Amino acid sequence: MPISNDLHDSSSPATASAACFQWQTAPGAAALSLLFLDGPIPPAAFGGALANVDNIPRRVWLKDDTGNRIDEAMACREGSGCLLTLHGGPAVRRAMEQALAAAGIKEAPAFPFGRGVFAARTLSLLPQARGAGAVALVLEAAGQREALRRALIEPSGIPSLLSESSAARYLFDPPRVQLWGPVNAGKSSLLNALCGRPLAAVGAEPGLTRDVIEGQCEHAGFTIRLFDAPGVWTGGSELDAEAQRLADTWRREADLTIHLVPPGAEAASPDGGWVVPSRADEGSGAGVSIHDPASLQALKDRLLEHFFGALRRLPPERRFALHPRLREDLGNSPEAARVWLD
Ligand SMILES: Nc1nc2c(ncn2[C@@H]2O[C@H](COP(=O)(O)OP(=O)(O)OP(=O)(O)O)[C@@H](O)[C@H]2O)c(=O)[nH]1
Ligand SMILES: [Mg+2]
Repeated sequence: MPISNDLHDSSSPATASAACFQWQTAPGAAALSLLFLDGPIPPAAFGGALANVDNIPRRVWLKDDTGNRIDEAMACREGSGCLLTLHGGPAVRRAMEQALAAAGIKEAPAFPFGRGVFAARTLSLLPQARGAGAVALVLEAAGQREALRRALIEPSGIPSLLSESSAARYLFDPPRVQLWGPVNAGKSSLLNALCGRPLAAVGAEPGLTRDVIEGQCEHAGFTIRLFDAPGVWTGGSELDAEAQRLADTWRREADLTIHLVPPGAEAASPDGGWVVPSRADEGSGAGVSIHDPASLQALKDRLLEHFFGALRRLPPERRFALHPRLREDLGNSPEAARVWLD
């Protein structure tokens, strides 16, 4: 990953002998806090967690000088220092400040991390990033000013830049997947199994689910939103039919519909989406079963590949988590986007 040379101001007060720190986010009950450490960090500080930090963001467990865990953070090298993404909130902040004092790391007078507009705006997306994988990609993107400059100099590169980065919107607004199918297809059971929590009631009684129920599936650091729905059937009451109609409006807003087909049912002929045999342990074995962890894992992998695969396969210097404003600017006029690089 290219390191932007403007991420770190050369007039920073760090010297070869002293590290210093500065919070990049205001105190408060935010979801995430950003802390920039500049200069050589004592190797033993934070239980040695920052001794081998490099350009690719990774998870570290920060400990205080008595070995107590402070927080699980993302750490990434930036210029002459290190950027930490911590959980927000006053308790973590206070514990960090005590550990910094114990390590002899003083607060720096203001030095602007991300002086470049691009880095600053890209990093402003961090609090919206959903999942550790999303945080890592935003941190990487903030350091890619030079790669962006190269793409902008070559105007024919902009369309591919935009298409490559389009999936990045799912880092902030996770993709929506609608589970669909006949009553008793196993939609609610699958929602619970994929999310790892009993969100929806399940049972052999047909038409048990009467509403759209949302869950979140976290997989490999990425978030996917899943929606359960009332089953498709003709034997229900007017209330069931009304619930179905409502669910259908949700389905049309989903990014993907998974049509579950239980053993013995007619295969759906969906207008797009995936057809997946369900309750596979009762059928031919092909498809997904809540009793077969490997089949659940395979479905999650397939979803991850569908929504994030292209983005994750790009070389690091092209994995732009572009700020929505920058995407808009690039779409309108490459010239307008250049102000991001000044
Ligand atoms: N053997 C087996 N049984 C399953 C599986 N998934 C669901 N079931 C059972 O199938 C029945 C129906 O499951 P639900 O998850 O409630 O089905 P649904 O599609 O949500 O049904 P409705 O809400 O009525 O539309 C329950 O008795 C579940 O225990 C599976 O993978 N294998
Ligand atoms: Mg159900």
